[in-house]
Amino acid sequence: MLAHSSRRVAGRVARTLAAVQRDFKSSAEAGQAHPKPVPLSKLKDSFLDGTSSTYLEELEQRYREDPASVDRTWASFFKSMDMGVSAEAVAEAYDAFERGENASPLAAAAVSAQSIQESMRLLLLVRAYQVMGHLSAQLDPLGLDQRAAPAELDHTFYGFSDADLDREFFLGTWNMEGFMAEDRPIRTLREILGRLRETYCGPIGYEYMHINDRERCNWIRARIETAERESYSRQKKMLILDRLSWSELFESFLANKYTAAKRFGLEGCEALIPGLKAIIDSAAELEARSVVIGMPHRGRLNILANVMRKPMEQVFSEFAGRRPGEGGGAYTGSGDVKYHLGTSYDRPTIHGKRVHLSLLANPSHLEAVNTVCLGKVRAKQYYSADDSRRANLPILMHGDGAFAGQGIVYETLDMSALPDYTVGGTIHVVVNNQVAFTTDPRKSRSSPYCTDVAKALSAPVFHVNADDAEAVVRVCELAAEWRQTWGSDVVIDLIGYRRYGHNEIDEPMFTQPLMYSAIKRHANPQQLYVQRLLAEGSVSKETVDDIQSTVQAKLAAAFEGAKEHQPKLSDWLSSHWKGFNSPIQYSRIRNTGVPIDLLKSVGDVITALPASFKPHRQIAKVYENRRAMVAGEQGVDWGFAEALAFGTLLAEGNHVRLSGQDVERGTFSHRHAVVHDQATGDKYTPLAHVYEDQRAGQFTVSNSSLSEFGILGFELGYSLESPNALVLWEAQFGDFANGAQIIFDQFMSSGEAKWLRQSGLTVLLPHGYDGQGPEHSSARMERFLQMVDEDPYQPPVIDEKEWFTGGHLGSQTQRINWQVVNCTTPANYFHVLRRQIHRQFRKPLVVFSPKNLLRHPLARSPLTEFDDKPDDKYIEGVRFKRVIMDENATDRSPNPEPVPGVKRVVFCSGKLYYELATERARQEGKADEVAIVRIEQLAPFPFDLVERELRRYPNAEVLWAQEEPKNMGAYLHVQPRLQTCIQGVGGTPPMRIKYSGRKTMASTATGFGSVHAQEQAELIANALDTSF
Ligand SMILES: Cc1ncc(C[n+]2csc(CCOP(=O)(O)OP(=O)(O)O)c2C)c(N)n1
Ligand SMILES: [Mg+2]
Repeated sequence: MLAHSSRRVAGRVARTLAAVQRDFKSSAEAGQAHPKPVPLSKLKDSFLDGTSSTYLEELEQRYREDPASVDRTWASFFKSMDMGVSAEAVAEAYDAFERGENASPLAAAAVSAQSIQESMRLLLLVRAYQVMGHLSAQLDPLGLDQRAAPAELDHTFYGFSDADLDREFFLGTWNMEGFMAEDRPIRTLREILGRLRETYCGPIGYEYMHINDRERCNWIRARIETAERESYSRQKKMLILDRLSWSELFESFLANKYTAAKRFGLEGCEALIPGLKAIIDSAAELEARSVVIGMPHRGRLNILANVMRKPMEQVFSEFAGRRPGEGGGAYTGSGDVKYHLGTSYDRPTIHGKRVHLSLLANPSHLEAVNTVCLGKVRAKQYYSADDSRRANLPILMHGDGAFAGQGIVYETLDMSALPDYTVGGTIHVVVNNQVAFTTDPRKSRSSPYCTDVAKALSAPVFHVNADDAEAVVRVCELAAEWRQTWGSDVVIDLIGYRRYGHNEIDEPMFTQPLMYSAIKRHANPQQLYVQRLLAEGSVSKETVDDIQSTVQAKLAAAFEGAKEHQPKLSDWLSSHWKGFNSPIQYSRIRNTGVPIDLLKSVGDVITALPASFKPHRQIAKVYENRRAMVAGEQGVDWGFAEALAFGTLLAEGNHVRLSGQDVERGTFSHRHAVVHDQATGDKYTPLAHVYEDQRAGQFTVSNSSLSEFGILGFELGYSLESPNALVLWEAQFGDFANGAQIIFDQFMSSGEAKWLRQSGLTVLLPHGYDGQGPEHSSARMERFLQMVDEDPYQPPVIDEKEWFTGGHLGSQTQRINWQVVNCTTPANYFHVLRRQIHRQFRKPLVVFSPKNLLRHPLARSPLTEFDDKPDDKYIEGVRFKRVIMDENATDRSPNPEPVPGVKRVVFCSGKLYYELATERARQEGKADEVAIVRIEQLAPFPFDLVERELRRYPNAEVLWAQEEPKNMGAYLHVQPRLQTCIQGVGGTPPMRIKYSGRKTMASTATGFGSVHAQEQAELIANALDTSF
C-alpha cells in the first residue's frame, strides 16, 4: 500500500495522527487516578514525532503479519487504505480534523469509505440487537412461542440491502465495550449480523439495556459480545453431561419407582441442576463460602439429592413415608411433607473450594420464603463479619407463575439495596415451565416475560433455553460473576417445559393439549445434549453409556439401601445453637433483673449525646428526662425501659436488631433511638455506643421499606441464624400486621413444629382503643391467641422435685408455639424483652404494645423494678410478671390471705387497666368490693397465678373486661382458661365468664369519636358495677 502512496502523505498523516493521539490519549485517560502501564504495541508518540516513514513501513509490515500487534488507530488507518481509500483522501480527512472540521481522525479515516449515515445506521442496528435481540432469541424448547421478529433487527430496516452484506464496515465509539468498542476489527455486514444474531438471538436472551449504568452494561457487553463465539472445553462438557444425567436419571428413577407419588418433578428443566452447580462453583471461585437457597416445590427433591447431597437413601425412605425419630422419645414436632424440608451440607467444589450450602424449609405458600432467606444471609454476613457480602450469598428459585403473580417478589427486590437489608445481591432463578398449574402465561401475567418486575430494579435478566445445557451453564456463571462483582440482584429465566402434570398424578392434556402433544414428541434435554456432543465428536457413545450406567447403578443401590435406612432425627439445631434446649428438655427460669450499677452505667451512656451535637429542643428534653429517670428522680417510661433492655442486652454482648416502619423515631415519637443534629443533619444512635469498641451494627435500628410481609419475613430469617440476638419487628400500628399474615401463620407460629428450628423473633404490635377508628385500634389479638397450641382445659403440671431444673411452669413456655403478652408497665416490658435472651431456648414473642401508655403518668416504673433484688420471698429474683395483682394486694404466697369482702374480681389486660383503676379510685369504697387483676401474659396462660388470685378472693365472681368487641380481643381465649382455673380452686365454673366489653362487631372499632367514648365509659362502668 505504502508502495504506491507518497512518503509526503505518509509523513503528514503520521504527524497529524501523532498530534491527535496525544490529545485523544489525554482526554481518554483524564480523570484516571492510577495510569495503567502502556503495552509496547501502544508506545507510538516517540516514533510519530520523528515522522519516520521508514518506521511507518515497518509498522505496516507488522500490521500485515498481525493486525493486533499495532495500535488500533494504526490498524484502522491501514484498514481504511485496504478498503480502497486513497492515501490522499485519508490525508485530507486528517487535515480536516486538524482544521477542526472532523470530530476524530479515527472516524475520519475509518468512515471515509462509507457515509456517516451508514455508520450511524449500523450503530442503531447493533443497539437494536442489544435492546431487543432477546425478542428474536430461541428461548422456547417447544418452539410454540411464535413471536414475530422485530423489524428493527433486520438490516434492511436501516437501508442496507443484501448487496451490502459483504461490504466492510467500521463500528466503534468511545466508552463502549463489545461490538461497539472502537478497537474492534473492521468486518463485513454479514459478519457483524452473524455475531449479533449468535449473541442475542441464540439460546440466550439478554435483557440489560434497562440498567442505567454504562459501566455495568459495558461489563455485560464485554462478556457476551466477544469477537468470536466462545466454547467450553471437552472436560467441561463432560462435567455438564454428568450433572445433567444425574438430574434426568434421578427424576426418571423416581417416576418408575413411585408412580403414584407427588414429587413436582423437574422434567423439562433438568438443566437447572448443572446450572445451579455452576453458580455455586463460580461463586466459590469468587470468594463465596456459604450459599443459602430458598425455593419452591418444583425440582426440590432433585436439588436436595443432587445439589444438597441429602443422602439418596434418606430421600427414598421419605418417599416410603417413614418418620424420623420414631420411638426415640425425642421431639419430632408435626413434621412436614418431603418437598418442604430443608437441609444443609458442606460441599466441595470442582476447583477444590468448600462451600456451605443451606436449603431453607418453606411452606407451600409460594415466594414466602424469599425474604426469610435474605434475612438469614444478612445475619450470616453480620456474624461472619462479611463486610463485602461476597462470602455469603442467597439463591432464590421461583416458578414462572409465582414470580409474576406474588407481590412479595417485588417487596423482596425492593429491599435489595437498602443499607440495613441488602445482602449484596441475590441470584434469582426462575424455573419457567411456561405454565402455572393449569394456567397459561397469557392468563397469569400482563407483561411479556414473567421476570419483568426485576427490570424495575435494574437487575439484568438472562432468559435461557433450558434445552441447551451449555447455554444454561454459561448464564449461570455470568450471573454468579455479576453478583460477586456488582453486589446486586440478577435474574435467570430458565425457559423449559413441564413434562408431566402439575404433579405427576395430574392429567395435563385436560387443559394444555397442544403443549403436551408437543412435549410428548420432544426429546429430553439430556438426550439432546448427548446428540449434540456426539455430533460434535466431543464424546463417544461408550462414555455416554458409561455415565448412564454408573448413575443408574448408584440410584439402584440407594433404593435398596433405603429399605434398611433408619431415619435419624434431623440435627435440628444448627451451629450457633449448641447448648440450646429442645421443647422437651427442661430449662431453668432465669432472672432478668440487672444489677443497679450496670443499669445506671448503661443508663448514663445511652442518655448522653456528644457535646457538640445539637438535637431538636424537644428531643433534648426527652433525653434530659431520661437522665432524670436514671438518677431515680422520675419513674422510667416505656420508651426508656425499652432502651434499657436493649442497652443491657448489648452490654452483655448480645446483638439487638429492631426493624419496621419508622422505628428509629417510633411511630408514636416515643423511641428516638436515632437523634438528628438540627444544624448538620448528622445522626447519633446512643445505643450504638453502650461500650467502647462496640461493633458497628451490634445495635441496629432501622426504618424499613413500607412492607409488612417482606420485612417480617426478613427478620424471621435473621432470627433463625443465631440465638444471641434480640431481633424485633415493629408494626406501624398492629392493624397492619395482617399484611404479613403468611409469616405469622406459616413460619412464626408453626415453624418450630414443622421444621424443628427455633426463633426468638419478637414482634411489637401497637394496639389499643383510643378512638382512632377501625384501622388504628386493633392488632387482632384474637388471631394470635387462636393460634396458640395450648390446651385451655389442661393446666401444666408442676413437678416440684424438678423445680430448679425446669419442672415448673417454665416448661409450659418451652412447649407452647409462641408467647403472647400485653404488658402494662415499662418494667414488665423490660423484663419480657430480656427474658427472650436469658433462657436456654428460643420462642417467638408477640407483644401487644401500647400507644397512650407511652406517655401515661401512671405507666411508669421505679428503677428498683429493673434491678436484680427480689422484693419478695416467693420469687427467686426479679422477672417478668405474668400476672399483676390488684394494687391493694401484697401477699405473693401461693395461698394468700383471703380477702372475703371482694365481690368481683375483674381480670383484664393492657391499657384498659389504668382506665378501670382510675374510675375505681373515683368511686369511693369501690376498691373494697372490686379487685382488678392484670393478665400480662395471655399465652402461655398463667393458670397458677390466676388460681392464686381466685384463692385470694373466695367470694368474688369473675368478670373479664376488655375494650375490644366480644368476638375479638382475648375474651374467647381466656374464657375456657378462667373456667379451668375456677375448677382448679374447687369452684363451679359458670357456663360463661361474665363479660364487659364492646358487643360483637364486623369492623374492629367505630369510626365515630363520640361513639367510642360512650362505649368505653360504659364498659368501664359495667366492669366495676357489681349489679351488672
Ligand atoms: C401463595 C400460593 N398460592 C397458591 C398456591 C397453589 N399453587 C401451588 S403450585 C401453583 C402453581 C405454581 O406455578 P409456577 O409458579 O409457574 O410453578 P410450577 O409449579 O409451574 O413450577 C399454585 C397456584 C401456592 N402454593 N401458594
Ligand atoms: Mg410454572
